[in-house]
Amino acid sequence: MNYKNIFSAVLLFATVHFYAVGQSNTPAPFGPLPTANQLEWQQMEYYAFVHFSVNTYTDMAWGNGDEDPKTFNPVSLDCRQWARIAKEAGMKGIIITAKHHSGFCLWPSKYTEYSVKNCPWKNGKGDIVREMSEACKEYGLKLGIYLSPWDRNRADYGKPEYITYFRNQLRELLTNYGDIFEVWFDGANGGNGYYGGANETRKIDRTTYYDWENTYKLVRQLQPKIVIWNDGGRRADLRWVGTEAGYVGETNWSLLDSTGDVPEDMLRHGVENGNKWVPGEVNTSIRPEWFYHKKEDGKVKTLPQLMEIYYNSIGRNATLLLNFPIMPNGLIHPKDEKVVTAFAQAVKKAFAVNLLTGCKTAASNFRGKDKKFAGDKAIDQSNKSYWATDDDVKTGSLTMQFTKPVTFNRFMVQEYIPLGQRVKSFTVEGFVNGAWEELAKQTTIGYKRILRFPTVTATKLRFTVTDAKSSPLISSMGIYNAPQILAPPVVVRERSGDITIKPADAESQIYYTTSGSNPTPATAAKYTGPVKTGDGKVMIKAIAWDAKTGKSSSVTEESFEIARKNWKIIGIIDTTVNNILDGNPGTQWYQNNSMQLPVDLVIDLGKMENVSGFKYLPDQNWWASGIITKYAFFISQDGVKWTKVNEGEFANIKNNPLLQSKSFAPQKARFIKLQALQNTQGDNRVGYAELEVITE
Ligand code: FUL
Repeated sequence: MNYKNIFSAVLLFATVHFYAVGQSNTPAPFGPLPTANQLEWQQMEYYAFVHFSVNTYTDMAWGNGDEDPKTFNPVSLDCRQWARIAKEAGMKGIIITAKHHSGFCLWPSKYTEYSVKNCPWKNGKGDIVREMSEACKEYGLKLGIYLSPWDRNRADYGKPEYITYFRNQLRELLTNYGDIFEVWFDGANGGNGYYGGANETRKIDRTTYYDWENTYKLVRQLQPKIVIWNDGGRRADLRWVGTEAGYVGETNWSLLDSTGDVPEDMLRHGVENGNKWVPGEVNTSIRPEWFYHKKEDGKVKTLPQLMEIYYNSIGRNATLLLNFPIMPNGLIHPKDEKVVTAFAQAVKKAFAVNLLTGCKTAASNFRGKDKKFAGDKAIDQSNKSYWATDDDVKTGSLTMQFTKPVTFNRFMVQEYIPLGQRVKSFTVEGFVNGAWEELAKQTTIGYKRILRFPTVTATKLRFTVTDAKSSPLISSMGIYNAPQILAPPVVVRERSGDITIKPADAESQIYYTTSGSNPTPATAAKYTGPVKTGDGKVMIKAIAWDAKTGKSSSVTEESFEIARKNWKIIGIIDTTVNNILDGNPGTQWYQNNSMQLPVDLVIDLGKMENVSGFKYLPDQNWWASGIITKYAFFISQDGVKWTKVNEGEFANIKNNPLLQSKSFAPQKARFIKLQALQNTQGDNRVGYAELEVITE
């Protein structure tokens, strides 16, 4: 070979090689990218919040700032219990309310006396943030800090001096307790408070007052690996999803614009063409409120509710920050522990076996025909490798062939987000009885997307990206056969007398009896729609049943009083008054504000009944007012002449606003009157969620 030929050969080799390498080289990033800290954080997926402060002792959602530190005495405080529970629940970290809006500090800050320094617990020598950080270390959890910018205790809140105070505290917290993975700057800012005795309302501009830019600099300098959460003050690393109810939008871009307001729909869905990576974090409490309130002991979220939250947060490209309210004794309530542990087990069971593992894949296209980017990279259990299409290919399918029919009801997919979030829409199909059947169709993916659908048996699975901003990069995929959640079904009787029964799992079948016998699939009626029961009393027993495993839930047993179909509430024009009779504990009605106690509620039962008692359910909301504590109950045959048949108190209704039931000797009556004599707040508000009579 002469020089010329050698030169040509080298050139050809170089060209071919360049082409191959050029095409198969790592795809270029697209759009805004996550920082290393955001990536690390996103992979945590699930972590805890703990809410604890002086207002735990005053039963308030927010402390006013004047609560006496002497009330703060968590005699059994055990941060190791919190860490153990979080660990057992599968969580990766804990964010502690080092300082909530009350201003009370759970650590002995040098800069204030309003802290654990002045409480009876450990004679003022304790430090809860220290105990928390040690417990986190012991249990292999990361520690996060909630430091409320709003401080209702400080006299200087609203003045520039307060910012120095706030930063001094940040410095303490971000210096003395090891690595901090996340700092939480809550959005509640300014308003009324104690403010060192001023007891007034103060307004601040939350975008300018805190000089976030310099505060962020300090945070990052002290904790280079941290992520910052800030709701509305100034764009930080993470965004609130606009609700505390435990979900984010189905479409969820991890992007926002770096400046400007973020209206509700942007919080919920992100901004498709946003110029900054600001992923969503779903924060919700295991109880209705963030702090512990005894009256919520019966309102701990149920397993089915937590599962729903899981699919609507982690399953929708967000992380889940689940809160435990700490009790006055310094512990997490056993009910909260029980359900969060069951939740962890249920998630583990649902995703125990990825049925795509090892199956044959065929991609419609893969980058530069390089095996490094072939379809099997989506199912190889590594989130570092990914299936990628050529640069100019924004749609494409990946087909998975099974060696034998596979039964499943969940689909999981992950994008390789270090190079950006790209997919705009996709479908999932199963090859069922010789034809493709669409199982699900969705929009964004992001870090992780999980879809649920009715159980199906298929021989192939096809995942198709139908639209993307740039060539899709899919790092992980899975299908699973999640067992049904066999919680006892919820039984409700509507005003008409019809009974509706809802299972916790959409795929469960329901069997019920009205005879008193225990339902089994062999002996009981199968529920297909509302059960017509007429006007009389009904006792119903129901179970949820899984046809595949033959397992059933425990029995729900409900005894309903006479139907309220023909009842009339006398003298009230407002039609929402019928909320009292609709069988739905979530709806309520309040008497007019101008009424003074005693306040009557008079009902015409439509016909003569043998009345022997009544049941009252107060408003079930956290913010409920108008809860009756003292009452008198009257009956009448004609609505004119009344006889008082019962009088008394609903004991402990404040702490535990459950259904109250009162009985008396049976009497014939067509009209009843519940007279409210006193409420829990000592004012004149009177409200009701439900009212029923007991008859013989
Ligand atoms: C809210 C606060 O006002 C609540 O008290 C709680 O801390 C929650 C996580 O954020 O905005």
